[in-house]
Amino acid sequence: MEKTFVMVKPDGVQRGLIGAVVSRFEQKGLTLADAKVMTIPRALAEEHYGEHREKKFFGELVDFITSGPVFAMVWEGPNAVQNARTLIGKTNPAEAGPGTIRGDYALIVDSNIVHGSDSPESAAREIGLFFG
Ligand code: DAT
Ligand code: MG
Repeated sequence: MEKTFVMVKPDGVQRGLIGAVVSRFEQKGLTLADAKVMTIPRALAEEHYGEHREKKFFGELVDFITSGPVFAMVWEGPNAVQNARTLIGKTNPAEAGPGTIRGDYALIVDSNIVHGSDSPESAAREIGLFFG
């Protein structure tokens, strides 16, 4: 059974959307395998988002993701990675369809509520970083 790493980002926690996000994954049929509230240390944030280190938004991204508590989760099920990405929607909420989390709850890319691993390899890496 495949696993994926998902987290409600500081904006989602601040806005009281943990329950709404968890509910969508449960309704889809995925199984919650692990979860915790945490504030991400800067070094962990930089490693988690390492693929974006050269991007101009990297500093703001790390500032944002460390700005308050997140709700980190591991979800399990068939094609968990792709199913989670479909539930979450496109990176830019303006392009995310209605019925997706970002499409329904977010407006701008800087604060798009939720993270989901983009491949099984990323999922294994991210689960190791956050729950290893
Ligand atoms: P995703 O979170 O959909 O996997 P990503 O890995 O490309 O998207 O980017 C990671 C996060 O970085 C994204 O959720 C929000 C932020 N981000 C991406 N592109 C951005 C941009 N052009 N300006 C500001 N923030 C951006
Ligand atoms: Mg990504």
